[in-house]
Amino acid sequence: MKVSKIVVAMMATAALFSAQSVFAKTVSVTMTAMEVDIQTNGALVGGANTMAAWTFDGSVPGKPVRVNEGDTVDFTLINPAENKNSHAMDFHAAQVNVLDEFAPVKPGETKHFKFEAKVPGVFMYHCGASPMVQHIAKGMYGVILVEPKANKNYPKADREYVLIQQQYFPDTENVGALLEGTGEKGSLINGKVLHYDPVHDPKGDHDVLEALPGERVRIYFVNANINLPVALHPIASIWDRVYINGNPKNTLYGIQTYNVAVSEGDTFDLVTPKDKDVAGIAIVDHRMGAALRGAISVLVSKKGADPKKGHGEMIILK
Ligand SMILES: [Cu+2]
Repeated sequence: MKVSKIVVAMMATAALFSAQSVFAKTVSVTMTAMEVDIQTNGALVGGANTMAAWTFDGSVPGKPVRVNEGDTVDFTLINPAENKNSHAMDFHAAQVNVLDEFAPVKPGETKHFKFEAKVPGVFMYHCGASPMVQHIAKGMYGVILVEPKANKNYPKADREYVLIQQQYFPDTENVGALLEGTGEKGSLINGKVLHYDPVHDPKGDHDVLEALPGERVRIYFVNANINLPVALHPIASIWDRVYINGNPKNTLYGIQTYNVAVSEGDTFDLVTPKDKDVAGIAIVDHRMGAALRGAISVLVSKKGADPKKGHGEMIILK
């Protein structure tokens, strides 16, 4: 290698490191384990409309955590004394010691740890306290988005939405049945049966995802099921790109259905039809037992779409 090339390479490396040091930051995240009742719409599939949930911060799923590749997450888990159970945090984006950082926290105690989010993508987080199957089935999960560095294979999205799917078990006290997978009544999307589907439950109060015609809509999807993969398919569309694990280094193009393993998170792009004033697209788990009992999310592409949806806090619709 000529000297000039070496110098250029060194400068490029130095620029890379300085860019990282300038932009990498520490992000503080605090969550409180809360054992509360939440709304599920479960009566639609033979369960109850409320669930005695265990949660991060009182919602199912927990709030999305969003950081950039290279950032340090400074995390605190509070388990208030009034809770009856130990809880824990397992961030799939972390490379730490399962016996230390992810260890259970007793009621009345607090756990603090840090990790660097070195790998970009869509990662599940969940409670890892025993029995883990019950803590997940009762709602202790969410997503941590680790934003990839600039990548030519990763065009800017016009809208972004988080969808997290979970098997719905009305009876979460029977841990054996959770492990066997018996007693499943349907699916929860972001904590509710048919959360974004006014078509199959016209009398319900269901919001829908929205976009303008011709927009690139990016779905961050996590399979928080206990036992079953998800066959994610956009009815009346095709995934323009699927980024396996949410990492643009792993990009697939022109996919009808992509199988998402239990605990996997992936990023899915679709482009709404530019030539239609109105277009409905239904994002489903094509396993029919899951779709028709909860895992259908309607995306409406139309002129005059709500400009707030798919941005900021509204990447996850309540
Ligand atoms: Cu827990």
